[in-house]
Amino acid sequence: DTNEATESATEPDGDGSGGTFGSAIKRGEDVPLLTGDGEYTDDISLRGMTHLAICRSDHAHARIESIDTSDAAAMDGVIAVYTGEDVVESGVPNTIPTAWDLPGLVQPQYRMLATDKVRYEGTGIAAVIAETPHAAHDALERITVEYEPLEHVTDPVEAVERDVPPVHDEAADNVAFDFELGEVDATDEAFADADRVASVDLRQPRIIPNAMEPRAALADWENATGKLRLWMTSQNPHLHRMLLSAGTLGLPENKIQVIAPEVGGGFGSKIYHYPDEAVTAWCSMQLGRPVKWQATRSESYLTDCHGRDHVTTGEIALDDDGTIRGVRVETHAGLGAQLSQFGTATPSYLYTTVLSGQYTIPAIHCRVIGAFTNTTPVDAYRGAGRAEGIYVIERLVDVGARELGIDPAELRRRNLVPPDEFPYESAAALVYDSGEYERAMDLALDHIDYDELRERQRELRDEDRYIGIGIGNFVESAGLSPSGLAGDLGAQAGGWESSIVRFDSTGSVTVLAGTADQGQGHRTTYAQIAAEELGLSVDDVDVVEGDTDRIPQGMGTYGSRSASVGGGSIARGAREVREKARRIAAHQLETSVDDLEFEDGEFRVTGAPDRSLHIQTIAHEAYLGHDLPEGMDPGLEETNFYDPENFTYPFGTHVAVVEVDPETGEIEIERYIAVDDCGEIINPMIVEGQVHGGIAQGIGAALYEGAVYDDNGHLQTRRMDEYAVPHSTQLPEFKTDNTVTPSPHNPIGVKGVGESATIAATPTMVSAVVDALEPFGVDHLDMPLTPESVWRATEGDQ
Ligand code: MCN
Repeated sequence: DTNEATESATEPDGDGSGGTFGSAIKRGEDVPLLTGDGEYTDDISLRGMTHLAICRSDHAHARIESIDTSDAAAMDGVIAVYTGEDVVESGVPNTIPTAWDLPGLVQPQYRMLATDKVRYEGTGIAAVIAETPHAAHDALERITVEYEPLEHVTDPVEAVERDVPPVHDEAADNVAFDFELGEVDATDEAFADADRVASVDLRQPRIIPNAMEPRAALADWENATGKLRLWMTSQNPHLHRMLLSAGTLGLPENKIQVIAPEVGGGFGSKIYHYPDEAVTAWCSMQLGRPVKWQATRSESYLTDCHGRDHVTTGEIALDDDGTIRGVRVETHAGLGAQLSQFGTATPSYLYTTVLSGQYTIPAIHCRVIGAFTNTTPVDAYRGAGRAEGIYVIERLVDVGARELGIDPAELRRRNLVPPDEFPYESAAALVYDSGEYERAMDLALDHIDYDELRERQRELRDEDRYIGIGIGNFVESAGLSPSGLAGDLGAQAGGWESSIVRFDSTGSVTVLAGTADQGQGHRTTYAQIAAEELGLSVDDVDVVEGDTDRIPQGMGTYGSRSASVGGGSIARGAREVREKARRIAAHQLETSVDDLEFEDGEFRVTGAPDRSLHIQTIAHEAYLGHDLPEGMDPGLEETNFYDPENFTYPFGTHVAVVEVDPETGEIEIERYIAVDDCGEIINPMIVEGQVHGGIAQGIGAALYEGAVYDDNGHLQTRRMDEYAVPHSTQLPEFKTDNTVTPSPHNPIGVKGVGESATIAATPTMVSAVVDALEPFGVDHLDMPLTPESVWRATEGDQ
C-alpha cells in the first residue's frame, strides 16, 4: 500500500515536462547522510580553532550577586573567560530581538549573556574559550557565581494569578500580551441561542523538540576584512543573518555569511536566534580566532526552545441536530522566561486562526494570555500553533458529540465545510484555499470499516474489552504569507521565498534556494520541480541551499512552506528560463516563439519536427552569446522572488484504533490510518516519510512526552532516558493514503505536508483513548496518556 520507489531518476516524458514531478524518486541526499559523508557543523575544523563552553545558571530565578572567573581563567588551556558585562562593554547592540510584534506586547531586554538576573535554569552567564572542548568544559566548574535566589514560577496560570516576583519588572503580572481574536458579542449570542453547550478544560504539555543533532556553531571573524563567517545548525540562514546583524552584533548584512551545512533535524528548534550562537560569533570577534560551540544533549534539552505549554478552557455551542453554533476558548500560553522570535506569533495568530478546523462555525472568540514563566523559552514546535488549535477544536467536537449522543464521525460530517464553499472564509479570519474534507474523511473511515468497527466495539464491551476509535480532522495554514499581511499582523520579516535557476554552458542546472533542509528532502524534490519545468532528468539538476553568500536572499524552512513557497519560486524561475530559451530557439530556428512546441527538453517547430533544438544546446548558445535575438543579454539564469497570495491549507483525516487495558492502563495501538491532502504531490515517497515522522511525533506527544519542572524550577527531563520519545517498537504500522486537492493559487498546485501528521495524530490518539474509556464516564484526559493516568481514569480518579 505504499508507493514504489524507483531506482534512479525517471526519464523525461514530454509535454514540456521531465515527468519527474509526482514520481517516488529515491532521495539523492541519503547516500552521503547514511554513509557518514554528510558534513555537519561539528565536523568542520579551522586552523587555530578554539572551543567555547557556556556557564549556565542552575537557578530558575535569582539575582546575580557576583561572578568570579579568575580560577577558570587561570586554568591550563583556557584562553579567555567573558561575562555579560564584557559583552555590554564591547558596545555591540547585544539584543536578541523578537521577530513578531503584537498589540500591547511587553518586550523585556534579552541579552547574549545575563548580567543582573537569571530567569530560567540554563540562562547563559559566562563564556569560556579554551584550546580544547574539554578544557573549556572543565573550566566551567571553576566559575563561582553567587546568587540571591528569588521565588520562581513555571506554570502559566500561576504566573499570572499567583502573587510571585515577576520574571521581568516590565510585566508586573507576568503578562506579555493579552490577545483576542473573533467577535465576542456574536459568540456570546450564539452560545445564548444554542440548544446545548459542552466544555473541556485541557492542558497541552511542554514538548522538547529532540532533533538528532544538538545545536552547534562555528564562527570565524576575519579582522582584515571585518567579515564574520558563521556555520550553524540553522533552518533559516538568511533570517539568522538578519537577526544577528543590526540587533545583536552591529554588523551590516554584507559582513556576515551564515552557512548551514547538513542539519540533523530541527522540528522548529533551529529557526530561532539564540544567545549561544551570537556569543560564539562575538567571542570570535574578540579573539580574532575561530570559535566552535557544540551543545551537549542536556544543554539542548535545557536551552532549545520548547513547544506548546497551553492551559485552556474551551466551550462549544450546538443545536440538538448537531449544528455547531459557536466556539469560545481561553488559553494561558507559557512563553518561558524570554520572548523567542516567534514565541508571540505561535500562540496568538497561528493558534487562534485555525480554531474553526474543518467546520463551518459562525461565531468564534478566543482570548490568549501570554505569560512569562521561569522556564526555557517556548516557540514553534512542529505544527506550531496549528497543532494546539486543532487539538482544541477536535476535543470540543468530541465532547460535543458525547453531549448530544451523536456519533463523532457523524457530528463532524454534518459540520464540514462543503467543497463548493471554497475559498472559505472562516470566523477565525482565514480564507481556506481549497478542500474536499468529506472525501478524505470517508476514505479514512473506509479503511477501518467504521460502522462495523463501532458494532464490534459494542460487542467487545460486553466482554470487558475496551477498544476506542479516534478521529482527527485537521486543516492547517501552511506557508506564512503573503508578506504584506504578515507585516500588518506584526511580522518583522517577509513571507516570500527566493531562488535562482541557472543553466551552465554544459547544459546542467543549478537551483539555489533560500530555504534550508534539515531532513525534508529538498535536494530531491526541488530537482524534480526544475527538471519537470525544463524537460530534463533530475540528474541534470543540482540543488544548493544553506549559504547566504551563494544564495543572496531567502527566508528559510519552517511552517511547511518550502514546497509551496520555495518550490513555487523555483517553478516560476524555471518557467522564465524556459521562456528565454524559447526565444533563443525561435531566433536560431528562424521561426516565431508561437510556432515552437516544447517536449522532453526539445523545442520543435510545429509541423517540422526535424527542426529542433534541445534546451541544453540553447544553454550553450546563451553563454556563447554569438547568435542571440537582438537586444537579448547572454546567459541563461533567473532570480525569482515569490510572495504567495495566501497560505496553502493542507488537510486530512487520521483515524486510530486502540485497545485499553483497564487493569494496567496500557494502550495498544491496533490500527493507524492517515489520509493526507497536500495538493499536488511532488514526491509520494518523501510525503509518506514526512507523514510517518509526523505521526510518530504526534503519538509521542499524546502518549509519552512532556517536559517536567520540579518544585525548584529545575528541568527534570534533561536526558534521553528521562524524556520519553516513542521507540519504533511502540509504534504501529501506519497506513497512509492521499487525496489530491490542488491549491488553486500555488504555481504548482502544492500544499505543505511537513507538519500535517503531527497536527493530526495528537487529537486522533487522545480521541481514541477517551472513546475507549467512555464506559468509565471519561470525557477527556490530558496528555501524556500514561498508563497511570489511564488507570486512574478507569478508577474514577482523573
Ligand atoms: N513535498 C512534496 N509534495 C507536497 C508537499 C511537500 O513532495 N505536496 C515534499 C517537499 O518538497 C519537502 C517535504 O515534502 O521535501 C516537506 O515539504 P514542506 O511541507 O514544504 O515542509 P518544509 O520542507 O518547509 O519543512 C518544514 C516542516 C516543518 S515546519 C517541520 S517542524 C519539520 C518538517 O518539515 N521538521 C522536520 N519535517 C521534518 N523532517 C525532518 N526529517 N526533520 C525535521 O526537522
